[in-house]
Amino acid sequence: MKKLLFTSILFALIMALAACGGEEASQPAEEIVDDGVRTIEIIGTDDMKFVVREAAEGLRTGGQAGQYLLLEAIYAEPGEELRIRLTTISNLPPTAMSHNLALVDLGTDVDAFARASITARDNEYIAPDFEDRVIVTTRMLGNGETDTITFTVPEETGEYDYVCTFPGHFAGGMVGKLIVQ
Ligand SMILES: [Cu+2]
Repeated sequence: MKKLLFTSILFALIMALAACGGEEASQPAEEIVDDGVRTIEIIGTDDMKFVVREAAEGLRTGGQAGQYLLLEAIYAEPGEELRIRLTTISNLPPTAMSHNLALVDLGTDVDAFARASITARDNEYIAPDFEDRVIVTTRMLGNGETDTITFTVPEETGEYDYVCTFPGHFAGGMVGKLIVQ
């Protein structure tokens, strides 16, 4: 009887462990899902630049920015699914240094958009007047924070601007182009 009890407890333990493992396997972290969607990892730096760790097909990179490469443009096909994962790496508090990446429609006056957004702190620095021009945007991210956006590239070919709308960052050069061709 004692042996049977022991066996039962052991069995229950094994089942519990198996259940734990199963749960982990069925709920992988977002980072490791490979669903075939092209994913571009972008970092926002204290130099107010969008940078990437390495050159890649479909990206136009500029010079060296510290240990990173300046990201100048992203090439995409009309209607392509695209994922952008923006991470802020900073030595400053979020109130002094945060980044977003807001992609705007063709023909948008990005200078006016960025200037109007300076006073829109309560709206994650996206000027309400320009919200209908924004195709997609990440959240405003402080040091260590990451936001991922997945969207369908517009069908209309052309050069779409993306910009960080944190005050001063557009003027500091925190811009790039999504080139749809
Ligand atoms: Cu920024």
